[in-house]
Amino acid sequence: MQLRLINPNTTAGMTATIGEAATRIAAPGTHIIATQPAAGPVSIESHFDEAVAAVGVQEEILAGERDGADAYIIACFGDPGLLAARELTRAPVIGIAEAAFHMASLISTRFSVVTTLGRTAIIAEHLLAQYGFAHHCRRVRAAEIPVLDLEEDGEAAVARIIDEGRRAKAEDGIGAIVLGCGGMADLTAEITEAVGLPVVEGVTAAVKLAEALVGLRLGTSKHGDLAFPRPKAFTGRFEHFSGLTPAA
Ligand code: 2AL
Repeated sequence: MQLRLINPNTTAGMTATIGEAATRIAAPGTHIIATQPAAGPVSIESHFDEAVAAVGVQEEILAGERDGADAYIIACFGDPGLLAARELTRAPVIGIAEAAFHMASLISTRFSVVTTLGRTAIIAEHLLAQYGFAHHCRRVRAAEIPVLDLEEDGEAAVARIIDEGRRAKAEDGIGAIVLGCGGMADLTAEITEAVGLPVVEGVTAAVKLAEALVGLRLGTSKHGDLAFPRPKAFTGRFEHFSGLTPAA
């Protein structure tokens, strides 16, 4: 099984971190290909960053279709371009926020999210509402760390995530913590130990959900709104999207 793991931001170090965490948790028959868009923001921490990154995600899906991918993961906690990506393939496409929410809801009745910057909390809150998990989530908390601090100032960033996780445990009445950034993919064990609650991390959760769907021979439904987009002309720098047809 070929699993294309798309880091929607363009920081190669983070793509490597995410790819290694996914590879460690993957089943023996799962081959992880960690990729990132050729162009776009180096980190995603605003609505604008997300909108730009979502186009790069679609280009990575189209590359995966040419390459024979069996499943895809969108490894940014805003799940940028998720439904659009599903339109482009029959394979399963899983966002790490939705993967983490699903997994957390299976092991707890209430969880809190610990994400990066406070300004991105609204992105997770919108997804919780859209996916039907608002009732399961007590609070979206922010450690107030820029995404790239996870790469560049790892120790200080982890300390802040642990502090926020401990506050969540003490104040939120929860059973689990969800880590709210792809760049946290390698921190699960350390934060679980420090906080003393089950910690659900989206990249690893998504790997296991993708393996389950492929094992069940379930792919994205092509009946209804997730059908392939109607082929049409695209102009200018999006000309390469013109006349898109399903991969053979
Ligand atoms: C993210 C993420 O997962 N990757 C990125 O660049 N921005 N989202 C977040 N809330 O930190």
